[in-house]
Amino acid sequence: MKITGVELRRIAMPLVSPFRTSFGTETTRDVLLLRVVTPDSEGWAECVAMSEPRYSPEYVDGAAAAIRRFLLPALPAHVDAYGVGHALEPIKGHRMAKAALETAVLDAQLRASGESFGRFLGATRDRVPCGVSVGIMDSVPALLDAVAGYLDEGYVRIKLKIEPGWDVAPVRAVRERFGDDVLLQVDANAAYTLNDARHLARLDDFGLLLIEQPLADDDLVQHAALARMIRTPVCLDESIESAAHAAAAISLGACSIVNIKPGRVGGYLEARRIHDLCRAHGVAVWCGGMLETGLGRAANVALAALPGFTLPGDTSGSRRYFATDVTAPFELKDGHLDVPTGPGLGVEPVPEILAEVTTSTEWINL
Ligand code: OSB
Ligand code: MG
Repeated sequence: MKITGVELRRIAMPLVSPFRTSFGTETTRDVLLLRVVTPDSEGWAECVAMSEPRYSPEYVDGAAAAIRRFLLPALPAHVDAYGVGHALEPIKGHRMAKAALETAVLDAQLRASGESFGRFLGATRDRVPCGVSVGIMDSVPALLDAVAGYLDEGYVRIKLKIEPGWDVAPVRAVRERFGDDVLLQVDANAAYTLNDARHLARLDDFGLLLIEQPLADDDLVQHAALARMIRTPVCLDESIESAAHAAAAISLGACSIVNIKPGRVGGYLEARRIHDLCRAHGVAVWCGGMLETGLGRAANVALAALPGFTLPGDTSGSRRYFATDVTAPFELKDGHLDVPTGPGLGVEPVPEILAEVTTSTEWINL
């Protein structure tokens, strides 16, 4: 495929309510979109980097700079999605930026050949069960109201964001109010240390599916130690940036479950490698989220339909975050989202909506 040019487009997507985690509060999602143009097709992707480097070292201005200055110049004249990863290998890091470029090229390629993301990746289901990630709230009653609303909408799994001072009490309150049958898990976004092991063991009584990323990103050995001290299964998010990290984590016993976010690991091809690796080792995986618009969501839902994704993902409906999505909204049906079946991502931005949320565009000829 010859790529004639790439558009970098920044959009500002107001959130329906602030989303608070142990690393910060988000009120507007500042998103970089890529549009790759070829002579007979075009492809879209969403870069999941956030506006500040608090979840990972990447941030959206940095991703745009990396794409402009290093990634696009490294592409050969003719390239397909596999070739993108290969061409970008000499550039270290910047996985979210790389993922966006590879995904846009893959979308262009699949739209040209008429194949969907799901089919290309190896999806074995036509719909996926959906969980929802619930931010840290100002009070337990406010949290219970939010959870009640999501359960009413049909979400099949609840994930509570936790941090020191907001952990055992909210989990206990949710269990007391909604019962033991609700699939429940927590995500600390690296907010604890191994010194907190005894405190975290207090969560053992609540039958959680997992605790996600309790310790620092680079603490695989300490996660392994923690996993031996608590009964709640340890799941890693931030720590897993590649299939090699996943292999190391599994052999160390640092986790028994992996959250796969394609952006964090450099793209859907690496995400699929991690899925394959985990599946071969009997390690469950689920698809994480990064407050994606419909463009990123479409690809995530396709990935989540692979056979090793045995736990519900953070693949919520569009309205969990956005009053108006840039694509036709993803809507829950019976707690599930349908896997798009059209060519490529199977969804397109709605031009008028896209224009309304756009804050800047830049065209780069290749
Ligand atoms: O840790 O999974 C995370 C959002 C932004 C950054 C990191 C995380 C999250 C979420 C929400 O938990 C996932 C989603 O609903 O898109
Ligand atoms: Mg997480």
